[in-house]
Amino acid sequence: MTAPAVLARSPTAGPGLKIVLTGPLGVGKTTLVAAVSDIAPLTTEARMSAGGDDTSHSPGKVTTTVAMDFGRLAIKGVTVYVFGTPGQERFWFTWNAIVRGAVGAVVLADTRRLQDSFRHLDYIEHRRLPFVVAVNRFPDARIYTADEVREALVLAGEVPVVEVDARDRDSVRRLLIALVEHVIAATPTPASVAS
Ligand SMILES: Nc1nc2c(ncn2[C@@H]2O[C@H](COP(=O)(O)OP(=O)(O)O)[C@@H](O)[C@H]2O)c(=O)[nH]1
Ligand SMILES: [Mg+2]
Repeated sequence: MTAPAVLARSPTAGPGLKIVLTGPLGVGKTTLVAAVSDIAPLTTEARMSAGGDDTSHSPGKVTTTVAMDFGRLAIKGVTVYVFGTPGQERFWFTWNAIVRGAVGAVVLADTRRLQDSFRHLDYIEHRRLPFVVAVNRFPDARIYTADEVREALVLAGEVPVVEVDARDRDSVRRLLIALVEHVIAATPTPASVAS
């Protein structure tokens, strides 16, 4: 699979694609990265100081630690870097940095609480990133069709809805391949831009 137009958007030096994985706390992001990564998933500890207006409860410069999911895998010779967004609301200010340079996103959803994924969808749509919705099925969750999920989440018709078992490497690889194919389909080629 080659995707020159997509690769040209990648910030990484070599041929690689950065993708973002988002979704509410407990939806399976860490599990998914651990299942699929060719390297030991990295837990990044970042020190950051509180900024903005709401520092009333943390006066002065504070240092905190945030865990971020990061994994890497090869899909048909292309290196794919997966960056998970932190689920905790207080770390949402890091999202812009995480999303920068990404070519696409996976929004993970749990059908027992689809509404918890709305704000993640909103954010990714606002950034105009091509994305797929991945439904992570939990044992006691009712089974919905892709169309039911699409309707509940008010998704545009072209957004793929994919079922995934976040614990299963092959399942996650299929999901990421679907995303990469969707990104390629959604990214104008130089030829189509010119015409
Ligand atoms: N049954 C089932 N459980 C899952 C699946 N993915 C994650 N879990 C479990 O759900 C919990 C939360 O997953 P985690 O990856 O930590 O969620 P995160 O907060 O999005 O990183 C963990 O106990 C996982 O073992 C899945 O596909 N199926
Ligand atoms: Mg996690």
